[in-house]
Amino acid sequence: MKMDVNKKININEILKDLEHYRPKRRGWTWRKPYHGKMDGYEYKQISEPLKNSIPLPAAHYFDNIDPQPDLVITSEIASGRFEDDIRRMRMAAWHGADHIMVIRTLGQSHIDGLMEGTPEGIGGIPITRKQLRATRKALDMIEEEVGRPINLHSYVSGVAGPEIAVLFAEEGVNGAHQDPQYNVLYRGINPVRSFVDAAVAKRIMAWANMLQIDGAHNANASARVSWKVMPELLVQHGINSLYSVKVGMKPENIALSTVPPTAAPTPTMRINLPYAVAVRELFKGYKFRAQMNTKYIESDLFDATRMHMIDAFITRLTGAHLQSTITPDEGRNVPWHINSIRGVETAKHALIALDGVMDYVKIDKEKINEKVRELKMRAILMLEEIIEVGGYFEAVERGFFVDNGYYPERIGDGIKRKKDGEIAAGTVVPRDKDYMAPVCEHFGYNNLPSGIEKPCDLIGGCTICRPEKIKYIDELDESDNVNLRLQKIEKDEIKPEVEWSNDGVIQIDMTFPTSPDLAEAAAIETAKKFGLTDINVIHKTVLHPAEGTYVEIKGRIPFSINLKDLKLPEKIEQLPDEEIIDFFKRYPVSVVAGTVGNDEHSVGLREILDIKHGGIEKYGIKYVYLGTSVPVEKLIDAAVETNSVAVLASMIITHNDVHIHNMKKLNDLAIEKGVRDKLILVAGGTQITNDLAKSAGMDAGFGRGTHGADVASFLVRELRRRGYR
Ligand code: Z98
Repeated sequence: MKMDVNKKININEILKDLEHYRPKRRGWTWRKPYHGKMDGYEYKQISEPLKNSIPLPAAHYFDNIDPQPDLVITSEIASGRFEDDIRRMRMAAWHGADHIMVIRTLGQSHIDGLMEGTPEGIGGIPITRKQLRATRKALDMIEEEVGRPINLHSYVSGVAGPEIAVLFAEEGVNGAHQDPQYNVLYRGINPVRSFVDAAVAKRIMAWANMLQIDGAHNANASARVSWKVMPELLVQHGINSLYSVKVGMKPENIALSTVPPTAAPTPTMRINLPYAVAVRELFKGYKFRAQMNTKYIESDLFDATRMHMIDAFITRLTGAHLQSTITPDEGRNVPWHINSIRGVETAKHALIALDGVMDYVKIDKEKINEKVRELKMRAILMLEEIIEVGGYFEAVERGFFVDNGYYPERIGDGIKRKKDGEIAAGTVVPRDKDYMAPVCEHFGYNNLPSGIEKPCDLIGGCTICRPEKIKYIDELDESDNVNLRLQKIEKDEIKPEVEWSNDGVIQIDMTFPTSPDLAEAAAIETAKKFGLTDINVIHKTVLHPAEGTYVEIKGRIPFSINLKDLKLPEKIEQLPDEEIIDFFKRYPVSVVAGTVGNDEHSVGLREILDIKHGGIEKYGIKYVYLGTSVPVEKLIDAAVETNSVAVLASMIITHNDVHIHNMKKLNDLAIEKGVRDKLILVAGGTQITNDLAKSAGMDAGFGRGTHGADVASFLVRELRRRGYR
């Protein structure tokens, strides 16, 4: 099944025959380095370009190049409906994401088995076989479209960790978070069970060649002041990394999750940089997944973006293999399409802008070493104390982790979990001497009969070796499934959306000349008057306590738009700048321009003419500006006198249809004077359309949003039509 770039992804097609779909490959894929110039620019840290992509906004100045950084870029996707997640994955892939991290629905960690079907999730998606298979199938198509492998990723955590790991291996999931300390500290699962489960899960992940990301960064997000847990972060990375290696994972498949521990207004770089250097020095040979610090991301999109940029700067200064992005609106808990894409764009922009910067910049090792050494010492001291008190489980019981003291200082507010208590306590039993597991990927002791090479030979292969043995279970819930949700989407009626197809949610920005409280109330009232429902204030910026407040609200619109009712204006493609410049080099023509009749509005016309904002002057067209309120006669006479090829007549005033009247007059006069076929007559103004202008005798009309390039492109085409070749 191939995708058409101009068509939406067909979810029904993806769901068809899903029972028999098998992933194209297993395991993690890194980007391939690219050596070569783009638009004449030399890059040091980029990867192979994409077949289809959407470049950064300024790319049109640079032949639309879209260099892709050397790092894999993550997009976190969490809409709660997998069919909408798939659409967003396609958008993210076009912007340069090749690691799609699917956030699990709230509470799935506490379910002690696998879920089936495709129920709707809260804050993420229920991870099920059908959801994974459909997602992998869609990504297999999307990766063809963009021309780069895409890694699918989710979480091997909770009481069903090993079951999830098997499911991931079967369904071709390429990466996962796995860290028993996450279960212990943040999900309150029995510590012993968590580590036993982790060994089993990691062994299967190793077989499937998945990339593992650890969970140390969660201490950053949970601590009150996250830089204080820096020594502990090193300890947590150490415990999970070494445990994984002992279980059989290769260090190159183990990614440490590093997050810059602090943010402005603290002196960020002086704290975060030594930490970043220390992690990389201590864990040479492993991979590094850099992520933004979620802890300090508030609802201010711009501040989130600023933080992302500074965090990505650390990535370039110290190196990483994977750059994750958090949606800049994490603080609002609204996972919107646009903000997922903005996150990816921020990472791409920062990494490309900082390409090769280390050729010119060096970290002063001597100066930074003192701090780096101190951090390592604190971590080693903590490890020593853990051993001293009797080991990890004992240390957790005593609340060593996520304590808000800067180790060895301790406040005593760490997370405490009992070795023999918590969820699923007492569920680990020693294996019998004759214990035998007839599955091929198996951790620990297995009493295999002699002569059997692969344990699963005893049962004719396991589901990992023989995928046809997998039991595919379709929807179980009659009232909550993808088929019902898809039926509700109307084909021709559309609404604006932020996360789900046609969810009808819009965002409005407003600034009120008053205090924050009054502004908030006024914003809600304004939204009500617009007819919105489900109104929420999602952000406020105080411009001054009394003078002004900026408010962002979201709400749902009560109507939809019928696609059949939409009439699209004819789209005229701009010619490339070089082509226009080359044309007017060969034909150095001039035009006359002025605002017509009693019209004194000159700003729009000047923007079309002047080089400053990309007016026609930029393309080598000479212009004679006649000023404002120019009589129609003067426009024609001046064109003749200066031997100009065109008249650009600007008309903003429209009452009593004076603009239509003036256009007709311009045409009539040109005919009367016998110069109509020598002159191109162009009208412009906010109420002018091409159709209206043509019906009033003009050769073209340009309305709101016109740029010099539009007018220049038209002039080239019209002059070519008139024999300039
Ligand atoms: C991230 N944005 O890291 P639940 N295991 C580990 C985790 O870090 C997480 C989970 C499991 C962040 C997301 N991390 C936070 C080591 C979550 C998630 O229990 O299904 O929510 O597991 O990408």
